[in-house]
Amino acid sequence: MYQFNRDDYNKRMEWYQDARFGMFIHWGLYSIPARGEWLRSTEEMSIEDYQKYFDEFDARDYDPKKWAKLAKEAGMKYVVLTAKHHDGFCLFDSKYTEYKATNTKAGRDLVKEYVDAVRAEGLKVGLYFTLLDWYHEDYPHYGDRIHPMRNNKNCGNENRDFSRYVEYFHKQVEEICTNYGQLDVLWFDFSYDDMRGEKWGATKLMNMVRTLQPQVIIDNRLEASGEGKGSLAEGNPTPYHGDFVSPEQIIPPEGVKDVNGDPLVWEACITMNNNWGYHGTDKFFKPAPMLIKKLVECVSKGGNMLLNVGPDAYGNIPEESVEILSQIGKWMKRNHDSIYGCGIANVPKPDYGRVTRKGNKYYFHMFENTIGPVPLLGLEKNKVKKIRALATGYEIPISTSWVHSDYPDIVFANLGPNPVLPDNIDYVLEVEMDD
Ligand code: H79
Repeated sequence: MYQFNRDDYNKRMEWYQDARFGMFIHWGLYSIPARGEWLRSTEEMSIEDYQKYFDEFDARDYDPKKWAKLAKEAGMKYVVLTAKHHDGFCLFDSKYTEYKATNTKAGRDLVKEYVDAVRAEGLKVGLYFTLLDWYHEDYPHYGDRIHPMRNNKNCGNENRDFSRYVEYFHKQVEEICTNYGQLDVLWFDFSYDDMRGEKWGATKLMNMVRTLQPQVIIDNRLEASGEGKGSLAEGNPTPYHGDFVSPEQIIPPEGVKDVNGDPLVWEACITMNNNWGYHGTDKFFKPAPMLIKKLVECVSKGGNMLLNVGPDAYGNIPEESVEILSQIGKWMKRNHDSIYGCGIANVPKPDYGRVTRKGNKYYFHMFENTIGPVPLLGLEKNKVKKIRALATGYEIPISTSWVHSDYPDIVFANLGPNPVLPDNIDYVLEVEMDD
């Protein structure tokens, strides 16, 4: 009988909660048509029509070392790559299918090169593996809610044997957990309708993964989708509950808590534009300053942010993404102490920004300036040891101005006469408290 062990769990989750910031990479055949990773489904495209992308795929500029360097320079601590997305195409060399990079012009196992490159940069290695498969003939076609052939009566399910499919993908997960050394994150996607839990053979799968990769951190999507918290949150953990909640394209308004109100581990996965896979005309990129603030928001609510890039047909990360990552990296270089190892501060959220905390250090993130000195709500005045501007380390005095006389219990930091913040994205004050 499965028993949740809090100590084992906390130990396993330590690096991940310290890391706070990771890179998601969506890359596959869909990067060639460049209309998003769902195009087979959204356009109800047949396997035959999709075949041309398989025939074309050559990974011409594929250089995962470049990807890993970009992630590292942006201040990210882990990377998660789509080993297989819903189209069923494998970037890894699976011996259970022909539908894999090895059999394209690329002619090799792309996941192998990726894990080596990511490790070489000292980053943690993650792989994304979807539970869906629009290529496998035993996966429900006609009538499934999202399969590309959902409306095609000729694709009935009479001769499909779902148990064969389950066996197939379990074998592939076994390959992933066996052939690429120690994995740090395994990111399953996703459950829907009755396609969840034991339908996926989840207990068996989880037992296998935990046996092969005792340290790996697993998301909650064997039983949930992007909007579900899962059984750990409900206080009745299934054997396949996973390790973190995985809100998709949303930062939970109040963080993520279990039924008892205790904070849960979570990670918001967010696209940089409006698609996961490369999209030729989607130029709606979120500006770097916005993404920095969103990362801070995640951390202040006790979560991680997994920020996506979608390399193009050749394997190049789009210029826009490269530029955004480098701007984020510039901020992270000076301010990462307010991100890594930080979490919920348990002080009121200030009007001008957010607060993160690591032990006796509070980080007041200023997204906009105040009129005059900055109120640091929630701190006991006589316990403040030191206030610094995090980016440069220079000491910031506590204000003694007459204007605060009505607020004797509030600590005000005196930033000086300049009404403009030295960093107009997020200026961080580090407040060290007595223990
Ligand atoms: O891999 C990325 C997405 O492709 C995947 N999860 C992230 C990490 C994902 N699979 N399903 N979903 C997300 C939710 C499905 C949303 C949908 Fe739709 C809304 C499917 C159909 C309508 C989005 C919009 C996809 C097609 C149109």
